[in-house]
Amino acid sequence: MSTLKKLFILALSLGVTFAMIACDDDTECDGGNCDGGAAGAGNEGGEAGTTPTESYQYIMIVDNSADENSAGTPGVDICGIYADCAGTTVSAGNATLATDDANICEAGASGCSADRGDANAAEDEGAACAGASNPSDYVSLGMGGTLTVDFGQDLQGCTVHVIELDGGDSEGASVLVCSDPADDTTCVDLGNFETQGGGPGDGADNTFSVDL
Ligand SMILES: [Ca+2]
Ligand SMILES: [Ca+2]
Ligand SMILES: [Ca+2]
Repeated sequence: MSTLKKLFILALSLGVTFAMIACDDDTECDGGNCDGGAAGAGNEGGEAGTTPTESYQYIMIVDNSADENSAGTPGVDICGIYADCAGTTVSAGNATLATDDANICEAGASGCSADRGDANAAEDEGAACAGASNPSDYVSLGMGGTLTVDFGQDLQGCTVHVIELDGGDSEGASVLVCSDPADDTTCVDLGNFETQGGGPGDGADNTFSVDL
């Protein structure tokens, strides 16, 4: 064997020895305290849900009055409805009334001084609220009627104010917030309000927090 070849073999064996020493640090534990290699990157989580946050922008007021007013204003009488969202007043947009009650005063009907079934009367903050008002400051829902109000924006985190004319009848309603008023499975019950009758005759402010 030539000297050159011996040197080559020596260099090769030294190289293998160093390589083995270098590998030890990677494969053995120091005093049994294994750090382990750097954690492998986990699988990336699935993409964030792409379901859009639902917008709860509709308030529904569903009459459940105990007494039936016989003078043309059956059901609760809503003078106004608005929302307070972080100190900013949000006005009601479009309000619509659904009722089967034929005893709600219509303009021009006998014994009626005003149209008490006009949902537009609820599209304000209820500051004016007088029983004999003409045009009417309020809308009477009729027994079992439903007033649906579109606020045009998400109401989560807001406080909804429902101003009701507290007259001589025991009346009440439940209040719901919905993302789709045509689908009651999207509605959340916010609570109820009721009047005991013999009230002051002006608007009583009933508040509901939209904390879903
Ligand atoms: Ca009434
Ligand atoms: Ca009004
Ligand atoms: Ca009332």
